[in-house]
Amino acid sequence: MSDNLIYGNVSSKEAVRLEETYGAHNYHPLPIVIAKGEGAFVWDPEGKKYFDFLSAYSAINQGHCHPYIINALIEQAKTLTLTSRAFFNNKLGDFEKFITEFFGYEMVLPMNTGAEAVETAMKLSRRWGYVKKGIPDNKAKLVFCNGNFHGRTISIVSASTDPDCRKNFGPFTPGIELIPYNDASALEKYLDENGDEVAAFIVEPIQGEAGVLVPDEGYLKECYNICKKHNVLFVADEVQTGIARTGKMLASFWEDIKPDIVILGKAISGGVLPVSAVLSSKEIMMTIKPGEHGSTFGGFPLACVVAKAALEVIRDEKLTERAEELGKIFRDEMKKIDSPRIKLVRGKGLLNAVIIEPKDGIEAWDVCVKMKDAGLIAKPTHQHIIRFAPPLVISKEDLYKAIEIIKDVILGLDA
Ligand code: IF1
Repeated sequence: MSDNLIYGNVSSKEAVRLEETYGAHNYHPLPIVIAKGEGAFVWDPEGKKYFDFLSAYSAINQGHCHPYIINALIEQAKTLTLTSRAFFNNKLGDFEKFITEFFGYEMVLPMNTGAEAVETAMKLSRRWGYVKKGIPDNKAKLVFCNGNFHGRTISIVSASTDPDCRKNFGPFTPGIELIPYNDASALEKYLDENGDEVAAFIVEPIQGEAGVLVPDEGYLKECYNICKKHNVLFVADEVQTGIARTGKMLASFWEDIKPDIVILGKAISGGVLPVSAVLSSKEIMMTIKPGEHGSTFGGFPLACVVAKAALEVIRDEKLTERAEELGKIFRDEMKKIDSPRIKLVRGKGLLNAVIIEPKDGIEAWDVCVKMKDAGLIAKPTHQHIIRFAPPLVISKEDLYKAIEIIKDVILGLDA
């Protein structure tokens, strides 16, 4: 961190000091300050350039500050930003038509953050459970998987198995059940015994926080079929896996399933605004009536315009195909690195993880700090897993350059 400022008027050192002094300490960031982003790259205030291999946890699939999305943002910001849902606005319906056709669903309920969309799916599932399935009053159960990450509200952390997410935040929301992930027979057994009271099974097609845990092929499809057998909604949290990240528009499409409810967030706006959405059928969505759910900003005109532009970028730049092609290259090249440090490479599309062997006090965190020094930022999860998820717009040439950086750092650990 040198002191010559290139971007903005706050140095890296000062930016860190300010956050540590005035901001809640609910994060432990890598020691890098980002002042500018463009495509697959970010720059710190002193002008050093980095490959972004986190993409804001897959919210920046379209790349930083994509000009098409930013233009849409600016034009709409000059015209109309927020109306609340007390009135109609001239952008919401157009967006709703666009997104439902885009993903092949009948109806959408727009919200803002991923957590809000998960909450929405939980409420919608419970409502459907009472109104359509006939679950007795206050008996509805929602089934989640161990190791999940769906957000940080009280009800969502009620389903978490991560002590950091839960400690001293109780009491928790009842009616939440947990089963092992990647174990369809566990779901079958649970539903055989309790299916009558279960409204929904809520699952990540790939578990992100657990370390990009890709379930066995066929797992999701099997779970989907088990849900159908028991008249239980299959709900896919595609907040992180959706929007082309894994090489399909939705990760659920890898197994040819159409979830009853899909939860989207993050890249739905290209990381420009907090926009989230819940997609479902008319039958399910219409169980929520006026006044029963919503939010001030949900479906605001600015968000609608930005999200439509962001999805158009995914389609027009064929980012789904890119994610698939570049992801294969990335995993192949990682597997070629001849280092005892690399224990496993896994992922789908451009959502990948490298599992490293912690040794001599060097853990995933330290490797990420070294990569940062070498010009590439990625985020560790647990002591031994590094997530690699660049923007899907990264060029093949740049991907190979980034792979060289990762290779050099990993080989350098034991040099
Ligand atoms: C943080 C992880 C990623 C998500 C899924 C809902 C949400 C998320 C599948 C909630 C959010 C984030 C949030 C971020 C860390 C992060 C994360 F490491 F914790 F697991 F991406 F991998 N469903 N994921 O992954 O969306 O309310 O945040 O918009 O800082 O907590 P949100």
